[in-house]
Amino acid sequence: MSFGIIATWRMALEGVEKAAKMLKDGSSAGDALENAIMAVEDYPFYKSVGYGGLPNENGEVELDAAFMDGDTLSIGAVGGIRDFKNPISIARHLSRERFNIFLVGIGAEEYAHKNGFERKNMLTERAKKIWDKRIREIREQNLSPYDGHDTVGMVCLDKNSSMAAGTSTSGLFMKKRGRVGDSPLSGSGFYVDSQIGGAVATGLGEDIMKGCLSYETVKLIERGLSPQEAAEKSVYELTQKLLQRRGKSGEISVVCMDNKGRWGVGTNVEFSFVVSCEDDNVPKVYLANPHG
Ligand code: SD4
Repeated sequence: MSFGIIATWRMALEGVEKAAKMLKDGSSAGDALENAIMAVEDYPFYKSVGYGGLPNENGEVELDAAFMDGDTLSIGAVGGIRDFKNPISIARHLSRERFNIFLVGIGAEEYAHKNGFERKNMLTERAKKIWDKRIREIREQNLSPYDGHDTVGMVCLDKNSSMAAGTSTSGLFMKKRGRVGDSPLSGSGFYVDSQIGGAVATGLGEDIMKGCLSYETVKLIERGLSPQEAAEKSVYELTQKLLQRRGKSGEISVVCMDNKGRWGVGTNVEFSFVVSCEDDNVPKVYLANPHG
């Protein structure tokens, strides 16, 4: 009877600490994961998730999130949702629906409102200042508008061997209004099957979705690779394919966990991630890079 959680980026640490306690006390993977991601969404100083996330080119904070239950394979997702406090909870709520499980824009906002979710202006003063500065730089120095983006993604295993996966992000800084990344797309930004394991991705969504990275990683685990081998192989192969066919690859990372609590990470760039395992139940931050 094993339990644990793995998450992308250092920003997940406080959330993972919460989740680790919950899992130890017997909470479900879904509850632990939702609480952990909410903690990241609520913290105003993370510039790429929830409150404080960086806006699109119109100065609006549009958020993507998804939730997946690894027992029933239920999925819920929102894309480009504005002015709601916890997109992960709205995504989880949608995962209990039979139809209309992935809503975007105004439709997602109407659904959230009807179902009693809390409205909140997600644009902080700080995010607005960063946006103002960037707009000036883009005009004056002809810089690429697309910069700064990190998704919080987590895979969680509970004491009953149930698993859940989830993601939440404001996506690409300065994205076009209506742009949706990989994070709410099943198989690209996340995938979990309690009988195998789960994976979540971070990096340039436009490239991650070209290879359905999370699903590929879970499939490799199913074929018998260890989570570490699966994560390394899926990232390496997608990166190579992009390089060969397109001459370039964006930054791509994936973290995964199998249904025994063994975990792995693959990346083509230096990136941080957080793991808490049953062994000591103390979340630790690790740095990964393309060479192991
Ligand atoms: C996106 N994959 O919207 C997200 C952003 C991200 O590290 O994770 N960046 O494309």
